[in-house]
Amino acid sequence: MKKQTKYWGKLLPIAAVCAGLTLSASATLAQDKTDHPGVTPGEMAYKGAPVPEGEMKRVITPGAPDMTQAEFDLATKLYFERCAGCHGVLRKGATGKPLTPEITQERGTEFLKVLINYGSPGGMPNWGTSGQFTEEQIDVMARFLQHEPPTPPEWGMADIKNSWKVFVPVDKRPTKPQNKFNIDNIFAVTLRDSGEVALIDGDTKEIVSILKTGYAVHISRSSHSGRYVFTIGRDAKVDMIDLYMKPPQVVAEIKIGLEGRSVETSKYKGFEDKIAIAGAYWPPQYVLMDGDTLEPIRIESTRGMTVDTQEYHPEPRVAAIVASHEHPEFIVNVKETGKILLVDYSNLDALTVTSLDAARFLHDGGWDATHRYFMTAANQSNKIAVVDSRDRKVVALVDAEKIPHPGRGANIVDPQFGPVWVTSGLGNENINFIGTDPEGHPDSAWKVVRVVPSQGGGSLFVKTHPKSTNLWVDNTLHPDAKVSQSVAVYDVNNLDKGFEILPIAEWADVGEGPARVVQPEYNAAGDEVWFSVWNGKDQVSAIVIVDDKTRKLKKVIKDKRLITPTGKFNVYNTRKDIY
Ligand code: DHE
Repeated sequence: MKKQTKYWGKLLPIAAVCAGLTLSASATLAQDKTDHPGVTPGEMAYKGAPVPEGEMKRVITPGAPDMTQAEFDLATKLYFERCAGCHGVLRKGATGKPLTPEITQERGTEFLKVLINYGSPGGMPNWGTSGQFTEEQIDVMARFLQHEPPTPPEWGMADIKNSWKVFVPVDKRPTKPQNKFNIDNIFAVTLRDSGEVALIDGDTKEIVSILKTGYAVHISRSSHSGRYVFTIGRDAKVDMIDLYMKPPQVVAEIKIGLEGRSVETSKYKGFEDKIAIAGAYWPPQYVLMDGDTLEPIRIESTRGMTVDTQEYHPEPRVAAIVASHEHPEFIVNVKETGKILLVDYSNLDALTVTSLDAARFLHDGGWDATHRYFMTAANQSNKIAVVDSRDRKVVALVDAEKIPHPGRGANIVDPQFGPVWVTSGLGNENINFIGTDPEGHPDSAWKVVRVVPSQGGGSLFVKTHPKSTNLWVDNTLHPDAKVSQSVAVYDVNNLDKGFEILPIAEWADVGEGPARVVQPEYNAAGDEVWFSVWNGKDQVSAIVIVDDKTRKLKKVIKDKRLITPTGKFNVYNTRKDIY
């Protein structure tokens, strides 16, 4: 018989632990190049999860070694910080192996200690020999893993409604823009470690305002009209910012779970700005909301069967979400089951959800140039799934090289193969070009037609613009600072020529720190590219703006309020899905 006791997550110093790894932790990991074959430092640095707040259920498990409450609390904290990203909150396995008690008890404490200390060729980091865990911590972890995992609480409609606040009701909001700035050229910039979003005027390069958002804030998306910016933190808090107000203000807020990564709003004709959706990692669910107020309407769980072995998965996390232009639908990636859901929002009283089979560990993705095909990475399966949003089916699962990580990808017209969508990767140096024009270029469609080498692995994002002939590729998580602090740029009409390297971090002159260059993003006109120079929380970070035509430095934005800038979302390009 299992005895249940309560574990209070708030014992954990939530504010002190990072959502995922802190940059300094990831930098330390990234320096460790050789100790765990099979996994690149970039991959290691990218994984991790926040510690969910709130009450967790602890189970004292028969057969498991004794632990004091203090040891259990410490192990829980370490597990969420360092292990949950790969193995899952419930330890059912995701990119890492399952770690449930029937497996771990059979292995025993000594075996687990060695594994945690030295890592494995399969990709398990060497937490001990890299200096990340002490001997005592390894011992505590080895015993902890033989107990049932503590389960964070659920987060249902009562909790969601309690968290919902409308700061400015719809009838109190302006009907026209009250600002002089060009809304379409505003950039919403994630300030990851301060839990804020900076709104920067793309025309003047001035910071318009800095707004408090969720904890370890992650991404922003623009509403179809461009008026609202929706931002989600890793604590699954969604903030809705009204750009018409002077100054722009958070007009509504809600917490749709305990951990989340994605948010989107409806874009189909007749439903523009009407419905918002946000996805949670924990509990595994997505929430449909009113597009003007964030009032929660429906919660849908993603728990269910995996696409391949058809076994029940209790923790299928919601990854990327995009809004279809072909039907009143959201397209929702469910990571662990490997299913892509088409959520029809036209009748929320009788919700229709179509489940498409793809491949496991779906993560990020974006549209092809026509906005008909959603191209999305099933990253640990090394595949790109192609969803035809018009005919509502998966048309291909394209093999891509190790751990494709496109962000939203980049669309160019390849001189030889026609329209292609491009992704780089975390686990290898190759940039894959996939044909996306089944009618005009049937021989190239849904195949990797070109592979171009980049500076190396650890790449997170690629970017171009319809008005540009440049393709930009970052290498944010590459272990070599020279590479992670620069960006490679290709001429799309002359891809065989290779790339030019621009020393973005050097231009920013931020002084000490990892100063990783991350996520190229264009301005609305498509003639400037913006890069974040992502430094440690207490170090100087910057935004560097490059002239797209000349590839020369145009401007460095440095301001002590720009703490750990990462993602940047230009209103026009985001609302129009231009990349
Ligand atoms: Fe992200 C997009 C999940 C770590 C910056 N990230 C996404 C998406 C998902 C995701 C599911 C797609 C959202 C969508 O389109 O709806 N990210 C995760 C993680 O699970 C992971 C690996 C670990 C974690 O604990 O969160 C993770 N992400 C990071 C970072 O460390 C990055 C580099 C810096 C940061 O700000 O946190 C980071 N992720 C981004 C950015 C995007 C993103 C900038 C949007 C790219 C775009 O152009 O759309």
